[in-house]
Amino acid sequence: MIFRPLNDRGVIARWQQYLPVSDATPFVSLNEGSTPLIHSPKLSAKVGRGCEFYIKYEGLNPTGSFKDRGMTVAISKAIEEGAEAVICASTGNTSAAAAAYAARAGITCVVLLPAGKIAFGKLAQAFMYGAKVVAIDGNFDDALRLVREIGETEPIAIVNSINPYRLQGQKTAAFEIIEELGDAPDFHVLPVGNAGNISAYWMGYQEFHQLGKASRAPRMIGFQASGSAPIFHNKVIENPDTIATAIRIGNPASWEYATAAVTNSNGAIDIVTDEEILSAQMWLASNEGIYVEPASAAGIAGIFKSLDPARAAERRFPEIPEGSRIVCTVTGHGLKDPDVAKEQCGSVIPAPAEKNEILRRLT
Ligand code: AN7
Repeated sequence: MIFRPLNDRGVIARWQQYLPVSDATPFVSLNEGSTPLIHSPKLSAKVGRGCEFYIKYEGLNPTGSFKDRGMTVAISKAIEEGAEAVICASTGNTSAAAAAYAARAGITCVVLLPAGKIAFGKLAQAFMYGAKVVAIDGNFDDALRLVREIGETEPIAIVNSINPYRLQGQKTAAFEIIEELGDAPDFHVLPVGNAGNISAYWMGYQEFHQLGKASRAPRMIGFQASGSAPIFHNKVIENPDTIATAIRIGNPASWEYATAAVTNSNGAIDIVTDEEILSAQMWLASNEGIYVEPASAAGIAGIFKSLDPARAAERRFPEIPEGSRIVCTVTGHGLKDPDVAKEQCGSVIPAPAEKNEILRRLT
């Protein structure tokens, strides 16, 4: 089956000339990418001194996370190379994306998940898209190790971000930001788990800088959850833990790329606590109408930490010069993880089905 897009939507169709695709590559696409870059007047005001703050809302991709950008390329190349099955380890979003794009391509998808540590929305996606879901008695790092082992002996394509096509696809988010802002921002803030996304953005920013499409590349600022912060602590974390299950990773696959991105961009890796993550998640939903999953709020939590004068001594975020433009990627949709929200929800107001009774309860 040959897939061709109806229009120029979708990461491969839009950015074809910058991607490792050819006329022989089928486009397995769900019209991913081209996500909104939303200006935040409230966060701009919080940063102050004429700075402008933008949110790249990746939760609006077809499976609800940024993983679709890389998966369209990885699955398209797998089909081009004749694969009939793909496999990945995942904290949830990669498996949702792999399952969806494999379904679209008509091939088998196997996902290895850490048992009991996947947000329910993501598990539901893997099942609904028809993947074979294996829950292992271990964490994400164990699952990724097993995927590598299986890939060595079995005729199955690995679509984790150790597959270079994934980062190629993900770098297109940086292109979109440059196109929309007319230049690269001064700072790019995002959550870090397996460290593929920070590496991919840095690739994309550098590529457009070298092509003269941007006058600079931003300083890359990544935030890890404090219980799962191997890059911050510069050591493998054997038993990573955080409520932000998407970034519950102790030995990131793209560790070296991420370190290079941070060093070469004069950026930083910092940490935020689960409490800070949940509070930023709630703030973003209730102040900007942008509902993201906990991991996705890590960057916003990081901004709040960096602006708190009481934390000045411990923060790694560099000084933000006057008039800076800051982009923060929020990586996944809030509906992915309804259970976390349940715990944060207030109680409902019970009322009889009668107008005056309702109004009385609202005063
Ligand atoms: C919402 O799905 O690793 O640093 O297996 O789902 O590129 O890993 C997910 C990661 C941030 C971290 N936000 O990005 C997986 C997986 C969300 C995520 C990250 C993930 P990377």
